Amino acid sequence: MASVDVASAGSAVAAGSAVADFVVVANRLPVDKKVDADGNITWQRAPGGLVTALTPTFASRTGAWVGWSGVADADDQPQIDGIQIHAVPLSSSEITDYYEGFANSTLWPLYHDLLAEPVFRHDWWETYVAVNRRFAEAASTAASRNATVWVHDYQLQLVPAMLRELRPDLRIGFFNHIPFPPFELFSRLPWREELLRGLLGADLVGFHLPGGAENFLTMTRRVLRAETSRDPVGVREEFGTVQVGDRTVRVGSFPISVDSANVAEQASRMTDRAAEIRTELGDPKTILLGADRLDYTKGIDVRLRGLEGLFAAGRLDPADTVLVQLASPSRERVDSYIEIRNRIERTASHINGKYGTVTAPPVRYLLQPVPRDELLAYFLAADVMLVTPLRDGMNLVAKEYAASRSDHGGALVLSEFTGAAAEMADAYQLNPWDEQNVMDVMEQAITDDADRRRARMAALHREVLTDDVDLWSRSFLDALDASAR
Ligand code: GDG
Repeated sequence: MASVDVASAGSAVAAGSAVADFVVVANRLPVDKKVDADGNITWQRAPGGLVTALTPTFASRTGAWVGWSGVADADDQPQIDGIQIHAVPLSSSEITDYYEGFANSTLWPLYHDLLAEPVFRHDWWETYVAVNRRFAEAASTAASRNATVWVHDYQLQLVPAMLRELRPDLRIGFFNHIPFPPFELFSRLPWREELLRGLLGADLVGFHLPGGAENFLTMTRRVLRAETSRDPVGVREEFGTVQVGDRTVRVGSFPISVDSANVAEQASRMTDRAAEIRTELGDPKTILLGADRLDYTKGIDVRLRGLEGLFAAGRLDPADTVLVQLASPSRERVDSYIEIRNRIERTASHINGKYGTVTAPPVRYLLQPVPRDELLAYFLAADVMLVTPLRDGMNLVAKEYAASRSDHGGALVLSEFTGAAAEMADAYQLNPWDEQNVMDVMEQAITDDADRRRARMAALHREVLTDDVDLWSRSFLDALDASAR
């Protein structure tokens, strides 16, 4: 991981010089702030995610990234090699109203099938508008003439139109990383028109799945009375269009993936650690694994209840089974996240109390992010990976697990309610809303014939190595390049 001192970041270009012909706009910058014991600050390139996906693009163009540093009330200007950084400052009250409020207490639950009750507050909306404007202004400063700007995710849905108004010369793409809801849900939003108009400032609006693209086309037709068309071109990308005055906005689906070759390579160096983990866990017959941000969409409670049901019915032996649940804390001040954390912790300790012994609890629960290498070692140690969301745009953990298993070992249990399920037909798929089905499929993945398990993992591994994140970003950017100015 590159660690660059602010003072010595030689190749980083000063903000505001508008030389970037490719600009990414995302809520977060791809940096982590580190403060050492003497108070010295360094910025490190945050591993994974978008920055990895876009590394080849940044290598071939002059790239800039507009986003928030993750630190409240700060005017830090972090710098890292190879990318111009334009930090958008956020005050503590903006973090409360724009990020925890409108983005994560209004839009997130609404876009995830009302798994929590969305809160509609006009003051949050006003802050969302103001913060989106600040991001648009920063993007406008960063982008050179005729540059390509790629805006990401539900936190920034107004940026495309705001940016187009400031800079009609730009080519603007927008990608939504979470599901896009159907008419009946989206229509509840008091600001549905404004959000749609915000998105339609883009030349290309992308979703993971054709279903999200369809929902968006339906919304624009029914709410804005826009003229739309469906014009499928090819298997991978399906496009529709929305006519906005004399502009034609393209709408398509682009399923995201992971940096598969790199995951496989990194994982291959972790086999010793994986064996060590098995020993540390008491060498059980079956290791089950969950690894998620602690979020109510991820169905961590679903898999715990499934495990408990199997123990209660005597279908699985608690003395021989360990479920490791790695949970990274997330949005910890939002009520619905506090509630789901309490529920998960109650269920985990109930299972341990009822089915464990003092020295061998069947559930091992961690409420901390683990280092990347360690996560990959857990992937290799797991006999069954449990990915059981009630709703998920894609789910990268499922793809990372498949990418890590070059040995074709392990098995993937995957909820039908993830975007990943559309591509990963060889996973053991379940309906997380059906407790019986959850138990049946978990049991099947644990007990299936060894050859069948290997064949299924081999197919998943092969597929994810071909459909990697580079293919995702290239197909989006090629489609954007091909779209009309
Ligand atoms: C959103 C959408 C969509 C998790 N725990 C640890 C850790 N992770 C890493 C995983 C994976 C990432 O975090 C999580 O990605 P997901 O896709 O599973 O979930 P979201 O954060 O909800 O992402 C989702 C995604 O955007 C991309 O479009 O797939 O549907 O909700 O990379 O490995 N990494 C480390 N330690 C952990 O403890 N190092």
